[in-house]
Amino acid sequence: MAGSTWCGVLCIFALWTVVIGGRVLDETRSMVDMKRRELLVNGLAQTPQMGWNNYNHFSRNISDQLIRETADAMVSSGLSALGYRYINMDDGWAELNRDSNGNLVPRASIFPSGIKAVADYVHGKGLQLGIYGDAGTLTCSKLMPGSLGYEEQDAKTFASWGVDYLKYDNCHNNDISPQERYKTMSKALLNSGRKIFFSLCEWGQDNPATWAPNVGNSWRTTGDINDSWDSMTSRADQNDKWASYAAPGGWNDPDMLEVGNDGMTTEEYRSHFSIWALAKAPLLIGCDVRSMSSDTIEILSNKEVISVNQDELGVQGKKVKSHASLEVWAGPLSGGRVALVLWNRSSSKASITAHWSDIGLKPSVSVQARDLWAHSTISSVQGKLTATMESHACKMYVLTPQ
Ligand SMILES: *[C@@H]1O[C@H](CO)[C@@H](O)[C@H](O)[C@H]1NC(C)=O
Ligand SMILES: *[C@@H]1O[C@H](CO)[C@@H](O)[C@H](O)[C@H]1NC(C)=O
Ligand SMILES: CC(=O)N[C@H]1CO[C@H](CO)[C@@H](O)[C@@H]1O
Repeated sequence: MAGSTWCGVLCIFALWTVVIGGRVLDETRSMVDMKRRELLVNGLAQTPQMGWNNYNHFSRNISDQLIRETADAMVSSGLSALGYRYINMDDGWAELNRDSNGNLVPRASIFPSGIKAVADYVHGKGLQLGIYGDAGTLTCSKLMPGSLGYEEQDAKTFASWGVDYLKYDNCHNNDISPQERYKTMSKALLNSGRKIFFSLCEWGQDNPATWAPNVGNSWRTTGDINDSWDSMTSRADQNDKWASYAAPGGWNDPDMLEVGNDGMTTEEYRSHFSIWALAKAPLLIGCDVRSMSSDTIEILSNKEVISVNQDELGVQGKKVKSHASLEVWAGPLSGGRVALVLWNRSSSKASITAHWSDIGLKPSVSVQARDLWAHSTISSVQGKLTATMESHACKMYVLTPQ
């Protein structure tokens, strides 16, 4: 027993070393790693996943045509070149009944050529295909079967179609513990013969951050988001308390992006995207990418913000100071840099100050401050940084010590 424990620890250390290519990452990273017992060994999610899912905009109205047109638009809009890679379908893609061999059957009315044909098309664009399942007897829509009791068979079916990603929901679960149900699918995916990203969607009910890092590549920490300021800010806050559990291989998931769905202002969407990026949340676009406004494209394709999300250090930024709805969020980045968001959640214009002592910098340190939305640089800032912003707006910076 002791022998296998040591082997486990060493194997994980060996894997970690291989994964980061022997690079020596800084002290913060190794301290965060100490909280992790083990990681899911599929090697995926070294940075948070990026892509698209139909649910926030289209609900269950999906089709072969929508997936193909979305893949086309992801390429033509330039989003795929920025790292948005997974094209994920949500609930409703299968017939209500399995076939006589117990296999899931794509719904003929919306996927007449089957799922493999769609996967081939998406792969042909240099993208990856995600599918949806449920760790219960039926999915949430009740339109299709869940995978409870069929985990091995369904994982092999997904692999045979060339599926790259599984979002796994939590409806109709017979009150069996999520740890048990999600672990069974995790093992089935590892045995499926294909590397499949595993996204747990158990809504944060059973504190998944504490057990999911060796089960999946991301785990929802909240119930579903909707396209409103209150919903978005509350997901951000609920997700924040699990920050120390996020690391390369497994991420906290406050749910998918609503940017571009018209329920929030441009400044609110900018804040949504900034906080998701800082919190190392999955960046899964939830709007119709075939018809985005210029503001939506500008937000989703901000390379500097995306690179905070995809930073190799993989430490989730947190809310470090909050007073009367004026907030400072920050977190370390590779190379001794710091990512900073000043966020005015109050109802009027305000100034917010980040003090170095609150964001992990020594007061004497002078930094170069890059404003990631204005795309401008302040050459030398020491001790604190103050900015004024409109209600619900934020400023986002990368601070590089000089
Ligand atoms: C579903 O999508 C199709 C094709 O995009 C569209 O024509 C139709 O209006 C949508 N139906 C609903 C109920 O939104
Ligand atoms: C959206 O979420 C907010 C906050 O959680 C909630 O108050 C509101 O009722 C929700 N709106 C809809 C349409 O579900
Ligand atoms: C709730 C809150 O603190 N609101 C503040 C937002 O900023 C304005 C302008 O500085 C303040 O007057 C409000 O009190």
